[in-house]
Formats: sequence, structure tokens, C-alpha cells
Amino acid sequence: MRTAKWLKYSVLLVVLPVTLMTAQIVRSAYHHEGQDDAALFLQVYPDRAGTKLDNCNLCHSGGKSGTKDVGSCQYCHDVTKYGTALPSDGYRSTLNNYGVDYQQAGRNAAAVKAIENLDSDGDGYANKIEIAANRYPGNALDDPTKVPAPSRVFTRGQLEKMPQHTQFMLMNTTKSGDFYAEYSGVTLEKLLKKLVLPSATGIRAISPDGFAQFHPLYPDPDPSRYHVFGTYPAATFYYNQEADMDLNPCGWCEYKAPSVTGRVHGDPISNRQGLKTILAITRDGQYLTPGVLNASNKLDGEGPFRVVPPQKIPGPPDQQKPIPTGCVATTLWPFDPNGDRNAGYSARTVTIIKVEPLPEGTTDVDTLEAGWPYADDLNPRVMIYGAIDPVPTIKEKLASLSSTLWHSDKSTFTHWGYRSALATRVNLVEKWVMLGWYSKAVYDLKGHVLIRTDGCTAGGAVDRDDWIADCEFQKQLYWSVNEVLVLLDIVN
Ligand SMILES: [Ca+2]
Ligand SMILES: [Ca+2]
Ligand SMILES: [Ca+2]
Ligand SMILES: [Ca+2]
Repeated sequence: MRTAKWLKYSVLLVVLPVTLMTAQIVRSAYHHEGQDDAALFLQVYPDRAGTKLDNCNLCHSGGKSGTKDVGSCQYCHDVTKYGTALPSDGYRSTLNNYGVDYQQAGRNAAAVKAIENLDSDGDGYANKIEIAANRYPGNALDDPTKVPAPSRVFTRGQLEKMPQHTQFMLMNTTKSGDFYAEYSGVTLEKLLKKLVLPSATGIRAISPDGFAQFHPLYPDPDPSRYHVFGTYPAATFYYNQEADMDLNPCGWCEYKAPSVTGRVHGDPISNRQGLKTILAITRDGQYLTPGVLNASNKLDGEGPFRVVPPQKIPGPPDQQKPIPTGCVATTLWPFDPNGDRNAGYSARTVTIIKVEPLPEGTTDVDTLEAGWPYADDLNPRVMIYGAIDPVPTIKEKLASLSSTLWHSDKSTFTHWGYRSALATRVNLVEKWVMLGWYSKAVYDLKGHVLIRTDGCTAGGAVDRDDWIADCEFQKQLYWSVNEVLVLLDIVN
């Protein structure tokens, strides 16, 4: 039977890329050594490896660390002081409801299985259903009806073709050495200004190890919130031999960078365009060292991209805390509890930028590909998703829908002529989108495409005006059309 053959082929097409991708070595910082929860989850759901569920936020929630909004990994690290201080409630305050259910059920593979029919987050969908659909079972804002938010991917080559912004600056840290360096790349303002929706308020710079750093789009009075649009105050170059790590074993600032040469204490640090938050590609002329997880599961390196904000309140490199053994407190630039330590807010190895809040009806994209593979590759990339212009994504989805239809077997339709009728209608919708006639696109999709593919989803069987005879294929089309409709809603 032709239908059966086609079906088998289409299933293969869908399954193959996923298998190829999960075959890659999947690494995440959250796969803590000696802590097997992630492995136990993957034991029950092996095909979820590397997906957005294969992450801290499956069981943990983000939260506030001081005044910082932090992602789920960082929140847990902060609460537990990197695992050195077990909270008295046994991590409970860091767990979402799925995490709590898992813990209560015994925290083993049997527990993962035992809670599969619960609706932990109370959004109306059982954990099992959500996991199959790649939705968070511990987050009520994410459910199977949501569609992936609009996204765009930029390669390093593409970023390098945009106007480059170079700035010399102090990277002030708390514990490690401070340093002066010249970062170069694209300002986030340039990258995002035309891309973000008017509803956007901030971004989250995300590393493949799960670390996420929030930045508001617009200047914010909170000193720990480094804005994306607009400039930062000009700074001053501070030099003193006592602080120089090369000259003094107890020094706390590195002045080794080529860009430091020729500068003297008191020189102004400025930029004709103003100092800005940049998506850095190089540091002192070299590509950023690619990030890798070291033996203790922390991130080394900072490439391929780092989100670097200058200091909001420029100051000197202050001495680290705690002061290393054998060194004494300085009177030169002592540790300043209110010092502006911008380095700690400069997310390293950024491969994903999420623009918040997510548009209505959308959810986090699947980060299956956009993590380590984006960082490791010879052609590094960054994915931007969330509250951004959905039109490029709509065009991609329609093109793929049209191609699926044109390549499908005529015998899966209730009449041989319906394949080209439906595909032609989708091509027409593509044209409306190209012209910016979004309400016309919605009207045609609902009235001429969805109506032909909705029987199986709505009533479990092909209905009278359906054009697709095969329920599996029909449902696949239905959800593709639904996805485009949700995205069209954003611009309509
Ligand atoms: Ca649920
Ligand atoms: Ca959910
Ligand atoms: Ca410092
Ligand atoms: Ca119908």
C-alpha cells in the first residue's frame, strides 16, 4: 500500500534528525557528579536527552539571589553556595512542583515513573503528556498547546559583518583577579533594536551549562541590572604597581593585555559611540577562548560569545575577597562592598539570548541544538528567541508546510486533486505574509487550511470537510498550521 509506505517514510524523516542529535555527547553542568537525578530521568525518558527538559529547570525554579534574577541553575548554586551548604529543607526551596513530587516519590527511577500520571504543575496536562511534548511538567506557564517562540540564529561570520564596536574596559570581579581588556563585537543594541517586539522588557543571556544572566532593555536604577539599550558612563584607567599582578604576588589586577600598553593612571576610558553592553566576539584581537566544562564541572573559557556590560558606576579594580593567604588588606583600593563588579554579570559562552517576556501562546524553544553544539562548532552561532519579530519564523514554517504538502503522497488525501489545492492555498498565505497582510493570512489559514485538517484533532476521526484521509498526517499538519496561527497572532 502506498499510504503505508509513505507513512513509514515520513516517520523515518521525523525520527532520524532527533536520533542523530541525541547521539551526540550531551553535556550539561547540571549533570552534577555524584548526583544522579538527571541520569534517572533520562533512564525513563532516554529520548529527552539534550532537549530543554534535560536541564536544571526540569525540577528547579529560578529565583532572586539578592537583587539578581537568576536562572534555575544559578539560583540553586547561590542557595547552596555551590553545593557546600545543604539547605535545611533539602533543596526544597529551589524545587518546582515536579521536583517536589519526584523527591516525595523517592527520588529514583521508579519515582520518575510513579509521578508520570500526576499533573504536578496543575496546568491540566499530566507530566507524561508534557514530557512527550517537550514541555516543562513543573511550570504551569508551559504546556503542550504552546508553540516555540520565534527565533533567529546568527553565525559568528554574520555577526562580524555587522558594525563592530570595540571598547577597552575594566572587568571587576569579586574573588578572582580583575583585569583590563579590549572587547570587540556587536552592541546588543545594534543586534536587538530592530528585532525585538515593543512588548520586550529584557533579555536573558544563557550559557550551555545552564547559567543565565538577566539584563533589562532600558536603564534601571538597580545597580546590579546592566541595561542593553543606551550607554554607560566613561571611566578612568587605574594603575598602581601594588595592584599589578605581574609586579606584586599579592596584586589583584592583570595589566597584561596588549590594549593596556601606553596607558597611564588617570587616562580616560571612553568610546565615541559611548560604552555599551556588547556581545563580544574577540578580546584583545583574539577570538574568545571557547568555553568548556572543567573537571569540577565549572565553565572555563568565555567564548564563542560573551555578553559584556561596562561598569555602571566606574571605579578602580578593588582587592579581591577573601584576601589570599599571605597577603594583607590594601589601603590603595580596598574591597568595596558596593563596588561595581561587572565581570560577575558578564555571562560567558553565551549561545542563547532569550528576549522576555515570551509572547502569548509561545514557550521556550527546544535547546537541543543551541547549547554546546553552537559553542563547539567551527562556525559558532547564537540563537535569539522570544519577544522578537516572528515574521521570519512564520515564513520558514509556511515554506516547510508547503514543501511537506507538495511532497506528500496524493493518496493520503480524500481526493487526488486536494493536494495541490491545499498546497496552493498555503502558497497564497505565504504571499499574504510577504505583503504584510497578516489578517488575510489568518483568515485563509483558518477558513481554507485548518478546516481541512481538523477532524482528527477535534473529534478523533476525519470529518466531512477534511481533505486529508490519514489521521497521523492530518494531525501533523493541523499542529503546524496552529503554530503559524499563534505566531501570526503576535503581529496581528
Ligand atoms: Ca502539567
Ligand atoms: Ca507545564
Ligand atoms: Ca575586584
Ligand atoms: Ca474539518
